[in-house]
Amino acid sequence: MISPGRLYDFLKKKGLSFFTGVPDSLLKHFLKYVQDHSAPDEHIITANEGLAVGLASGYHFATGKLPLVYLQNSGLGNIINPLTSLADKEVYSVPMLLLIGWRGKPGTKDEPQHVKMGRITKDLLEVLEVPVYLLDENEEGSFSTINDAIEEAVECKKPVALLVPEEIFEPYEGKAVENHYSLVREEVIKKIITQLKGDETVICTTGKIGREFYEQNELQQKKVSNYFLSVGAMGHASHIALGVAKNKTERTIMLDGDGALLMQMGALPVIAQQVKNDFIHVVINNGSHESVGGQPTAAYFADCCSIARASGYTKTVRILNEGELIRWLDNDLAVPGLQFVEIRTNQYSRKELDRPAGNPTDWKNDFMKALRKDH
Ligand SMILES: Cc1ncc(C[n+]2csc(CCOP(=O)(O)OP(=O)(O)O)c2C)c(N)n1
Repeated sequence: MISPGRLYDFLKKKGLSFFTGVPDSLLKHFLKYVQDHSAPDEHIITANEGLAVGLASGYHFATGKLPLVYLQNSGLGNIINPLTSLADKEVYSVPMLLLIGWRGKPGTKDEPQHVKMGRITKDLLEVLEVPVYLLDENEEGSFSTINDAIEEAVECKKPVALLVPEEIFEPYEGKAVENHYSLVREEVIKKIITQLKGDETVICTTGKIGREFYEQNELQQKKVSNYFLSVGAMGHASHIALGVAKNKTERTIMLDGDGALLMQMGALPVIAQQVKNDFIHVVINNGSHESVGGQPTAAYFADCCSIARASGYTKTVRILNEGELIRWLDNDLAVPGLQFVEIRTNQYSRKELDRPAGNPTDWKNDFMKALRKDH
């Protein structure tokens, strides 16, 4: 197994002291170590993976040094443009190490949203003409592989990828994240479901929000029958909600995460411009990418309601505690029109969470049937 601490020290010795990216569960032990041991300027979690390639390029321009960009392979889609039109050898030729969590690696069992990307990850990088190196649990061998990758990135002045399969890191628990908020995400979701009439359409973002919604809705005898869980496509669920809302008359409730909101923040003005019926955009802001290990986002730092207001959301509400949550549920949830609601929670989640049986195509078919019953 690879020790996160020894890997970090090894990279530092090789001159790598700038880390940026969007977290991934396969990398979580290493990323927590980086978070705990780097100075604030040495580690920056970006809103999406493409921005990390931009940031790494700027870092390289200013320092001449080699940066490391980390991501889950789901984020490859977000880096293709900056890889090909910024960092590529035929454009600005920027050396960088890409540390990529390989979800859905052929031969391993993974969730449906990871299977296709897992299968094509190596080919995709090859098409992008990014050299690929594979790490494994053999620490010494992996360090020598990383050494080769660094040499190639520096000598050829180009991005080079290190693929990381599951379970190659020794566990590193890290420092507990500071918790300023008493609300627990799953309890918030439970209370929202309790207050709904049941005829609303609920769209859930990627990660545990959807799984918690699913469990809590089951516990309330499937109160909401029109719901869609977006298992992949992080950041895009709010526009799935917009597409649905534009084509039906019932209320739409979008349950979003702060990481997903930041990843596609440009969605907000378009939603505000386009929505004509009842649309409640709830962002459960736990200040972190909780589903993949709890690494912090910039969302506790930002004033999400001001951003939403400036984007054109007519009503915005910020909820910081139980009393404010109850007041909003009792008085404002039913208010017609467009609302943006930021609910600040801590980072707690249960380890075991259920998923619906079957596959995403069945879920989509059920969702489409449920939506049509309304018409
Ligand atoms: C493009 C992309 N990058 C990264 C991931 C991995 N990923 C899945 S859920 C998640 C965290 C989502 O954070 P947030 O929206 O704040 O929700 P939370 O997990 O905190 O409930 C990440 C980074 C992904 N699925 N897709």
